[in-house]
Parts: sequence; structure tokens; C-alpha cells
Amino acid sequence: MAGNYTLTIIKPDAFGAAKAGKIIALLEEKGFTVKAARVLHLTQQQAGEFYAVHRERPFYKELVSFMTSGPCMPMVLEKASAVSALRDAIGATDPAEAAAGTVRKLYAESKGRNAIHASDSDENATREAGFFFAETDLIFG
Ligand code: IDP
Ligand code: MG
Repeated sequence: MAGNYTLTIIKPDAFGAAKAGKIIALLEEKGFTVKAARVLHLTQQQAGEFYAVHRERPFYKELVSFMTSGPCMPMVLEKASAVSALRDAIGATDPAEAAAGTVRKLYAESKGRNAIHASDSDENATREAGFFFAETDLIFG
């Protein structure tokens, strides 16, 4: 899936505030196509594993607690250069620094509760898609 696919998660703050529809609409307007989607409430173990790369960071416990605070919505998205295109569309980690019109500028509350996740490389997009979806869930082509 290298190049044209990425993994996003509408995080519990935005999903719980009923912003999923607006966020998906914004991403579709920017040319992304939803290739797989589900709604689930992450366990501590799942959230801890998904964000294992941040295990040593001071915000790790807060991040796992937030990501398990309610349901979230992972999706595989398709677009040319999907990883960089989605990073542009979501904006900076801290909404105070996010560009106008980005998902985080519009919907994030804070640097921690920031509405949406996006993979940061093709390699991680593949790993993260595999975390939530089986090969047979993915509707490619
Ligand atoms: P990203 O989501 O923009 O890629 P990362 O640095 O990979 O940002 O951090 C992962 C997630 O951890 C962020 O989206 C945010 O939810 C949380 N996070 C990052 N930095 C902080 C912080 O300083 N305080 C609280 N939470 C943070
Ligand atoms: Mg990241």
C-alpha cells in the first residue's frame, strides 16, 4: 500500500463530539477516499501498543488514557502521496500552531486532545493499517 494509502483515526474527543461526519466530509473534499473504516473502543493494551513508539515520552500515560476514554474511528484513506497529503490536511499536533482550515485547527481542543491521528511514513501507515484491519477488510483498486 506504499505511496497511496495512509491510516487515520478520528480520536475519542472528536468522535464523542459527533464530528466524525464533518471530518470525513472535509477529507473527502480534499480528495481522500475511505477504503476501510470501523468504530471501536480501544483497550489500554491496544492503545499502549499502537503508541508504543512514544512509551518513554512524558505524555504517554495521558495519551493512552485519552485514547481509551471513548470510541474512536480508524480508517484507511487513499490519495496520491497519502501520508504527506494527510499530514497537511490535519495540521500541526498543537491546534494553536495548526494552519487555517486543517482538521486540528477546526476540531482539536489541545495538543493532547487533538481530534485526529495520521501516519507519519509509508512504513508506519502499513503497520498501523494492519493494526486495525485484516487484508480482507481493505477495498483497494
Ligand atoms: P502527531 O499526532 O501530530 O503525529 P506525535 O508527536 O506523534 O504527534 O504525538 C502523538 C500524539 O500524542 C499527539 O497527536 C497527541 O495526541 C499526543 N501528544 C503529543 N505531544 C503531547 C504533549 O506535549 N502533551 C500531551 N499530549 C501530547
Ligand atoms: Mg505521530
